Amino acid sequence: MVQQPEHKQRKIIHIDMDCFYAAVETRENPQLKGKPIAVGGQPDQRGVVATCSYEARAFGIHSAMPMARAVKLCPQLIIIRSNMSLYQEISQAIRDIFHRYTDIIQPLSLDEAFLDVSDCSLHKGSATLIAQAIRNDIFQEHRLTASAGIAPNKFLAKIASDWNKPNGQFVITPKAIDDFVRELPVKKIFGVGKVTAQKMHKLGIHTCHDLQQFELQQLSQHFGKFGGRLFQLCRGQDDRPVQVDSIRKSLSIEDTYRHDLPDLKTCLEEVERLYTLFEVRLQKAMKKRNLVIKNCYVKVRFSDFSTTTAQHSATKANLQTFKKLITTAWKRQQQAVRLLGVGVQFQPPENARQTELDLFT
Ligand code: DCP
Ligand code: MG
Repeated sequence: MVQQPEHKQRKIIHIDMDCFYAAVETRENPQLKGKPIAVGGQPDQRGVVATCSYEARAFGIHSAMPMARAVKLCPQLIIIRSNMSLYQEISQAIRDIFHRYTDIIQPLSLDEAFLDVSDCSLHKGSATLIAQAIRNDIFQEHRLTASAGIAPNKFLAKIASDWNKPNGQFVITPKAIDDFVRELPVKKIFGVGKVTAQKMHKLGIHTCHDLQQFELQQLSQHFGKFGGRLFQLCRGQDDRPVQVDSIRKSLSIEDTYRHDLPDLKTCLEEVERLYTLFEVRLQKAMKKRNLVIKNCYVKVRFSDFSTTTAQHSATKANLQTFKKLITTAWKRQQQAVRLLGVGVQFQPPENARQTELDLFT
């Protein structure tokens, strides 16, 4: 019998959307393409930049900069108020894409997550191909680009996703770790801020290779508790598991069409196909966890890129409900359709428990 290795090599992917808020705004209003835009608060109200396009970054503008300063750096800067509910909605839909590949997902923010795909058998289990497929799905379904890092642990995967940003990915295989960390500047280590970096520079430490020259005890002397972590990280070691956010808020499926759907009739036919796929995923998800449906919703994106959604409170999903919702949503614009989506939102866990109790009392 073949013995399983005790410590199986993990495959971790870190996904990070490119210029997330700014990319969403540009998608919603294609006239912004190629222009310096910043999403955030107004300069006269002490607003700050949440994020900005690469065109704006060329002027030295970055996240958390006061908007007033950003406008000084780039007087033609286009300022857009943030639309959090839209970013949240997209973030959730992207999370639904991740779930096609693994349920071991740890979101870090609206636009960033770790995925453990060690047990994913899709794409022959190749984490590189899985990352590519996820980025493809995101682009096909949302017209947004993401970057990915693929590595045996979270520390390296996160650094790797920045390596070929935007719209790229980078793999660090187990064999490549030693070479990769050797040149890595210490400020790339999570937890090494300005102060720690300066302290390290004074000790002649600039790269992870420099750090590796120190004994564990020496690192603890200089950096206290953090010394132990540093000892591991500078060698590219990180055992932290991907911590699953066990609360699933929704499940959806959507499709962007190569040729726009010309009328309501074709949309309704298409919804039948989408629903068949959706039903399978929904049953699978509901079998795995104690989920209770809160509402059913649809999303329709028209040929002019305007998007509308419609929802209906329900504890069960069925084709009839989705057809009705699609009809309602389509009638608002009555145009050709480039994207259709169907989904359900789930009750928060406490309510789910309550509903279950109600059913049995
Ligand atoms: N964000 C914010 N305030 C900050 C940093 C970020 O509100 N100080 C928001 C806006 C970003 C989103 O979080 O769009 C994601 O942050 P990222 O650091 O990943 O930045 P971007 O996705 O905008 O750009 P990048 O392409 O560098 O990932
Ligand atoms: Mg990002």
